Amino acid sequence: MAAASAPQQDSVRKLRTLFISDVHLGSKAAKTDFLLDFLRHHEAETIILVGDIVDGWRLKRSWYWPQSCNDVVQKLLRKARKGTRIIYIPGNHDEFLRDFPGVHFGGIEVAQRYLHKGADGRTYLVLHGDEFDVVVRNARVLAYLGDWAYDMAIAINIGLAAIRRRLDMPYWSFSSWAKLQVKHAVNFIGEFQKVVTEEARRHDAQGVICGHIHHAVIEDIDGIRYINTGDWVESCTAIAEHHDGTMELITWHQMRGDTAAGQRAGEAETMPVRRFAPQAA
Ligand SMILES: [Mn+2]
Repeated sequence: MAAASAPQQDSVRKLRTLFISDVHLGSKAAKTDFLLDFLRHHEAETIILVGDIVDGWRLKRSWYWPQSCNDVVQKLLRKARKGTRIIYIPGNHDEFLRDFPGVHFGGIEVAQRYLHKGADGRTYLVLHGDEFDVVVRNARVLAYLGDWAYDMAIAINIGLAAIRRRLDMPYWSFSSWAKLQVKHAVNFIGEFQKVVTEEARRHDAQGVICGHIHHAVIEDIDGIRYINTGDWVESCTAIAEHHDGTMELITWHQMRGDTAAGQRAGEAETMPVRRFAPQAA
């Protein structure tokens, strides 16, 4: 296992790949200052944005776009100009980008899904994960009905989201829904993890990297490495792939309880919390 030493306040860590999701720019909950601080302290050859970076649903209801949101976008574009490859996989909250697969804007590539070749020799299927919402909610019924119902459920999920969007209805949110179902939330998270690892297996991948449920973790499920990037509205987490193939779950948060608005992000004390070294695949 790699050494778990905390980086110096102003040091920049150089990574192979960085995975970030669920920033929800445009929502007041987005921790943009922490993310900016994080991006200042981390460089990567490739950055993969795993969906819900911009909260289009929220913006449609009421426009909220402070300078810090621009700063995050500018920071990413600047990294792209300096040679970082940036891939943007849209989620359900930024699904307007799903109409532009293969399009580059400002050096950022849009893709529905992505197969990441890990330095650990694994192939990782990278996707946001919302296409499995219906499957997760109706897991028991679908398991009974079989494959056709499973495929149908995913199609219905995509269709319903499009209809809701046309009707200006907010997207059904897994995380807020799961929070309401506290008693069952753990089951649903487990069900989600099972469904996406199965999807990875269908693609002959040995791992899956996703977001959507705001629950960061690195674990092995039935021989598939399941990695969730978490979010930047509460937990401030990202996944870093080091050059030796180590996957690290970073929690980037302020040590002081002081989260007063307007505080300079540079003043935040930060630290990585958990590490995960790859076992032999
Ligand atoms: Mn999502």
